[in-house]
Amino acid sequence: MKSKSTFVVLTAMLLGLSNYSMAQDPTYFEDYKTMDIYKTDAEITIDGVDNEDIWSSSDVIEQTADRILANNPGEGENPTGYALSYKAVYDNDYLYLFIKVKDNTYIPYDKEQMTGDTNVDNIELYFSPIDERGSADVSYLPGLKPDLSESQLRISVGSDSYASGTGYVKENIIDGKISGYKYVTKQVEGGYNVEVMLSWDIVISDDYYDDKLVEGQKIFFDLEGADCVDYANGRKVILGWSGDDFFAWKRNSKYGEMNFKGMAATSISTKEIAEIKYLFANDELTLTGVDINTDVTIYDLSGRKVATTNYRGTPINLGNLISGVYLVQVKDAENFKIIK
Ligand SMILES: [Ca+2]
Ligand SMILES: [Ca+2]
Repeated sequence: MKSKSTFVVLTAMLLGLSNYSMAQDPTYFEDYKTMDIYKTDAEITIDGVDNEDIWSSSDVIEQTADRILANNPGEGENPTGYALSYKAVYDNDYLYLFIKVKDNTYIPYDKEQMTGDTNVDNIELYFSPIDERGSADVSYLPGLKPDLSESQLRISVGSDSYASGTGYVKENIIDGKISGYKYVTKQVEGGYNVEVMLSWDIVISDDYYDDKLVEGQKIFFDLEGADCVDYANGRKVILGWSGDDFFAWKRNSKYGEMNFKGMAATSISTKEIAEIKYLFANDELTLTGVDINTDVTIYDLSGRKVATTNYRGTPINLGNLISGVYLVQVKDAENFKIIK
């Protein structure tokens, strides 16, 4: 009995010691985020509007940047109510992001007024390859500076494709311009949206991947947003997605992991087939249960389109059709035949 209790105490002490040493280790950070990023073949229009079906796919998970970064000018507070969330998808060549920002003080890019890129509302994207060094001890040394494999790319709100950044991406920026990168910001009530596409080539050196980022790969990633309230005083609040330490360049305290998945299921569901009724008499087709402005198209039995109209809520006159059988197609409803 006695030896057992000694064992329990010793084990507890050992566990306590190992917890202690883990917590005290400045080179290790466990609480980083991971995200799954799905592939798409959708056409995405970079316009600051998320009306593409892919942005509402259930596979595309919204991520929240809510860590108030250490060394934040606001000293750990978020008095402005600044908030940021984003979604991301990819294809063989590009990463696409849709970012929604709640920000009551819109301070857009203005070459005349701003004294630096960080004195406007901005979002920073961070990328770094995960290679054999990513798990080596040397990568976790405190104070490690980003090497050329890292890319930091800044989005200045209110601008259109202005580029500034550091690390690998900097090699691709010439006179504030970069090819393979486009973003559009759109001011909305209570804040703004940002839609971004950027070529993988400009942020991840192809020394680290075989030309394409493919299913099963992962990279280090972080997204940080900064709220300015005027052009003079810099950033008031900085929120990060994964990293919680603004100036520590330890890889796994700076980044989360972006895991590349296969094709996203699009949200295009089978359209609901409307329940409609029709009556065809005296050359007039009367429809009920059809929305105003619905397209109505009429085909003959050889498949030739013979009439097309936009439903106005009144009977459709088909007096000009010759006698015969016709197929009526009401958008989002089941086709039916009429006999004239
Ligand atoms: Ca769009
Ligand atoms: Ca602001």
